[in-house]
Amino acid sequence: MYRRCRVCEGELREFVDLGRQPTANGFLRPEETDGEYFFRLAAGICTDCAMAQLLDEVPQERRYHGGYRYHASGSAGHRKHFEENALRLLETELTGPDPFIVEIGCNDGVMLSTIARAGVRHLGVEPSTNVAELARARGVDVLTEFFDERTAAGIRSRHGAADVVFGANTICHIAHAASLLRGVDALLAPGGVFVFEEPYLGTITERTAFDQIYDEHVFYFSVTSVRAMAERHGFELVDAERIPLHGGEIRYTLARPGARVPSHAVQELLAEERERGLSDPATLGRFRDRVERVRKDLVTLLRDLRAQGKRVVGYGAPGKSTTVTNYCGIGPDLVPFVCDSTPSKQGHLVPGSHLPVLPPEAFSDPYPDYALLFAWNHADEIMAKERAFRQGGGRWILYVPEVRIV
Ligand code: JHZ
Ligand code: SAH
Ligand code: ZN
Repeated sequence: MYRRCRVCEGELREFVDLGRQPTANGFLRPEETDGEYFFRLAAGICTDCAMAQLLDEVPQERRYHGGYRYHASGSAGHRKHFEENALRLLETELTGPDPFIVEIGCNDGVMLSTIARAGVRHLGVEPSTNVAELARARGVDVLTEFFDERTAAGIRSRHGAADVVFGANTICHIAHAASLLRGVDALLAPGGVFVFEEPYLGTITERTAFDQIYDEHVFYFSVTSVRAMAERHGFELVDAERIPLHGGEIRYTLARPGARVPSHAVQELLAEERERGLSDPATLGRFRDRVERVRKDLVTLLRDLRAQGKRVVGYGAPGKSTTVTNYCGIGPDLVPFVCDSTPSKQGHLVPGSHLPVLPPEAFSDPYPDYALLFAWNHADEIMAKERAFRQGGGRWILYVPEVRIV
């Protein structure tokens, strides 16, 4: 167990314990449940630099490998978001004579495929070989390695300096923060930028989105903690922008000190975090109380519906569904199955809670009375697609920010 901050060695104070949990993307076949891996899912905050982080850690090779289940291109919303991201980088940063961009955690190429189509020099660094293959099939150049100081030095000597290092929903997964930042430092051109967008501690606590806490999310960034981490490694935080992905994230831009004029947004968000006491024990204590409340309300609702003979199925098997079902003790007795559009999750069980994952067609065959929306961050896309369910009298159950039926 970590008692010291991975960034600054300060003391960690625990603020939430979600119990014994498996790995969020460790979907398994019904015959593979013996000897399933579990660890204690608990998060703490550094009393010095305010970086929130997991206390126990799952080795990275157990999280990312040739059977990694998450495919970033799985939703129309994400495809659009990352295409826009790529176009924006092409317009604003990749404008020199022979620009070069490196993406850490490119997954199935959801972002870099647009860069590749534009004919711009790029490299994805992606240790999960199955999703890396999907990226290659889209014309993306990929190095199947974990990004760290050593990998970065190799890229620099083979390809030269990068104008942009990009990461999305990946930088908070990397426990070796110092090695990562030394690697970015070695790789980045003098005027280059390190841009990354990640789940925001402010959203998680404000919306009681505790299901964002799982093994892969080692860090829970805030503007305060990212700025401290950047400065420690010789970078300046020059921009921070709220984005709607995954229910509310922040896109951070780091540059070398003095290379860019910092935006007002950085100071504004820092002031906002101070005013709301984002890192204070009292704020985090209230978050923990609300998490417990959601568990109580959700389990009570599901038991009541079962007693009334209603059928409830789950919609979406995101990593988040592992946290919520294991924390709340929701098994197939309360939710007989979940449906998910990812082929590699179908025919498998949600880790730990063992809810069977079926293809989306199972949802309407026949429609249940209630659908528990685990993929709540895709609510608009899913509810539009499944309009007939609601029109036929079906109801959605949401549990973020509180338990309710819509
Ligand atoms: P979604 C992922 O989290 C994984 P997850 C990862 N660990 C991470 O860090 C983040 O992203 C932030 C399905 N679905 O995007 C597809 C449908 O079935 O919320 C996905 O399995 N029908 C890297 O796993 C799941 O829902 C649909 O119509 O929490 C959504 O997963 C749609 C739109 C989605 O990510
Ligand atoms: N960028 C995509 C995918 C995020 S999933 C999106 O935003 O949706 C996180 C990805 O990071 C996984 O594909 C995982 O294999 C990869 N990853 C984890 N640790 C890494 C590391 N040290 N270096 C590079 N990629 C890593
Ligand atoms: Zn610290």
